[in-house]
This record gives sequence, C-alpha cells and structure tokens, in this order.
Amino acid sequence: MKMSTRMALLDVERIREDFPILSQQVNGRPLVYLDNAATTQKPRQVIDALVRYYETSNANIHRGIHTLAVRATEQYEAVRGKAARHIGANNERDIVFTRNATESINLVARAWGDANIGEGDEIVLTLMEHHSNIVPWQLLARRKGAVVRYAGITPGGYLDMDSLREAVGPRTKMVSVVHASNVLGTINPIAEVAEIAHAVGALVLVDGAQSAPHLPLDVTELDCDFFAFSSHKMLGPTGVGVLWAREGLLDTMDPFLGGGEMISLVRPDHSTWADVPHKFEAGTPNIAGVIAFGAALDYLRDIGMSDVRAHEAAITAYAMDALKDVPGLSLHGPTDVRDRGGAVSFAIDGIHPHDVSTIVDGYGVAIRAGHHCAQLLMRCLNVPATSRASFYIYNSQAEVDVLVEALKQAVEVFSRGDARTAV
Ligand code: C6P
Repeated sequence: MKMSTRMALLDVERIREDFPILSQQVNGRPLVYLDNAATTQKPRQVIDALVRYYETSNANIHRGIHTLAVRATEQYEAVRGKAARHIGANNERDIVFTRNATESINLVARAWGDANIGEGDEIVLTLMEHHSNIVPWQLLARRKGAVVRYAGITPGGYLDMDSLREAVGPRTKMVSVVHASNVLGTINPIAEVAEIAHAVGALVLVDGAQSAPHLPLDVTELDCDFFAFSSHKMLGPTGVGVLWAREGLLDTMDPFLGGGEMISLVRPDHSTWADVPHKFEAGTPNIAGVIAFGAALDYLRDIGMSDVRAHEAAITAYAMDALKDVPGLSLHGPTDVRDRGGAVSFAIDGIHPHDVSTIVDGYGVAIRAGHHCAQLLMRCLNVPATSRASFYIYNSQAEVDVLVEALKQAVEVFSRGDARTAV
C-alpha cells in the first residue's frame, strides 16, 4: 500500500456506519462505491427524514391551514435557508427548488434567456461542460437566433482563460461555466471568469453540480449571478435541485412553468404571479425530497465542508499516485490536487473503458465508464469515453487499493487475451 503525504481527515469508519448500503457485498466482494460524481449514497439520517416525513407530516404545502399542512410547509421552507447557507448566500428568498441542476439551468435559459437574449447575441460556454449546460443554451440560441461560443481547454485540462477572453465580446449576454468538471476534476476560477463576463455586461451562471457537494462555497466571493446544483450528488434524495440567483434577479424574470402555487390572481384572460421564489415552483414540489435534502445539508454542515474538501483532496492525491502502478494507465485532467476535485478519469492502453468498468465490477468496485454527458470534452481529449472513479466522504485509501488491484487484474486479463474469463 502506498503512503499518502497527507492522511485523510475524516473518521471514515464512523461515517460508513451511517450508510446502510455500503455494508453490502457485490459480486461476492465488499462494495467499493466510487461513482459519487453520478450520485452519492444516502446516510440513515436522510433516509429517516424521508420516512419520518411520510409517517408524521405528509400533507400538501402552502395550501391547507390544518396542522399537518402547516407542519409540512414549515419543514419544507426551513430547507431554503439551509441551502442558502450551504453556498454562502444571504437570502433564502433567492433559492428556488427545482428537480435537479439540469432543470435549474433550463429555468434560467427559459425565464431569463427568453427575455434577455436576442438575435445575434452570444452565449459563452466551455468545452468541458456537461450536456446540461450546453443543450438548454443551444435550444435558447435556436429560439432566438443567438450564437453559442466555446472557450477551449489547455492540454493540462484547465480552462483556457485566453480562449475565454477571446470568446467573450460586446454581444455576450451570458457566460455559463461548470465549477468543477465531472470528467477532468478541474476546478475553474469562477471569480476570474465573472470579472471577464461582467466587464462586458454579461451574466454568469455556475453549474455547481460537482462543486456544491465537495467544496466550501461562497457565491459572493465567486461573484456569479446564478448557481445551480443537485441534492442527489450531496447525500440527498433524487428529484431535488436548487437554483440560486443574485438578489433581485428572480424578480425581473417571468415564470418558467405555469400552474398552481405560482400565481397571485388568476383571471380569464391573464394571471399575476406569486412572489419569488414561489413564482418558480409551480405545482406540488418534491416535499419529502426537499425535507430530506435538509437532513443531507445538516449532515454535511456537521462534518464541515472544509474537512470534506480536505478528505477528498487527500484521497484524490493518494489515488492519483496509486493509479500510476497500473500498467498502461494515463490520467486525464490537472495533476495538482489543489486545482481539482475528486473525479478522476483515466484511460488504460488497449482496454475499452466499458470493459474496465465491467471487470472491476466483478471485484465489487463501482466506477463509471462512458462519455459522462460531456461529448464535446471527449472530442477534445480525442477519446470516445473514459473510465472514472469519483470519491466522497465515506471512501478510504484501502478502497483505492482495491480499485488499483482490480485494475491490475483487468490489465493482466487483457494482456493474456482471456477477457471473457475475467474474475
Ligand atoms: N453528472 C455524472 O455522472 P443532474 O442530472 O441534473 O442532477 O446533474 C447534471 C449535471 C450537471 N453538471 C455536471 C457538471 C454534472 O456532473 C451533472 C451530472 C453525472 O457525471 C450524471 S451524467
């Protein structure tokens, strides 16, 4: 076993006791769950919050005045402040609950974009974006006759800031950038991006799907205008996302979806809207999911996001070092762990990432293989797909060792040419 220069800070054994799913065997081996960038596992506190809600408080919110309805409404609304605090925002009024980060970005592309983007205007993205931060802007550009431009990536896997400066111009209205890449791990310098965008009067949306779970955050320091993230990547349930907007911005925007709860008055020929943020939460939301997301936010707050970050940096550094022992393996993305999160993508000479993933699954190791919804980035890397291990608070160095041993087995199997008899 390799020694890391810095030991992980968190008491992983203690944390793992909170995650029932992690104690199971997969394919006859202890589960090693390293697909956290896709979705994280849920602690008992979150699962209990879901069950408790349905057992004690289930009612529709903002409608009834009976006891359960008031209780459910209070529990749901209390999470807005927790979500705001998680990203360093001052005002829970600027927090909108959506279904996921994807819907948060679509909300902005529709509700802000339709009113503020015109023919010939420009939207600047980067080549390391997830499809969630590409397609909504392409759809907007098609509706409006606008142009989507892309900033490139350096050979080392960083955002090419010169190329960003070139892409941003007088017609730029929106710069929408991923905070932490789900493939390369790269953490982008958002405040610097914002300075470039704001200098031409453009707004900045940050796709925080891979940063909100892993980094201490302060949207004021980032100086962004919108910040989008998902509950399920940070210990919470699926079906809950968050959009934060700079103070006052939501008031200037029309609704995204129409229906119950987002109105003030409905007349035969027109309607008026509820105040923000409810103007953007049409219909019955994922009440149980939002309340359980509150338990996830409490869990992360109790650990402390600085310790979450330090733990992941230690595991990532350890993994990047240990993976060098696998013959023919090359890493994608920044090598300096200070510039990256815990998503580690790699290639192994002569073995397709899908085969890598299948073989390590036989050892109980869950990693992801594919284009990771980042096809533009795959083209930059000149690969059809990558293998990706991604870490979270319950992962240990011993689990990295299991991954490395499983990968060595995969290489051996393929070098013998008997892949079908693997494991
Ligand atoms: N990436 C991955 O395995 P949703 O699906 O809306 O919760 O998250 C979308 C999304 C947006 N931006 C980034 C940077 C992301 O990584 C993701 C989700 C998963 O990498 C599923 S493709």
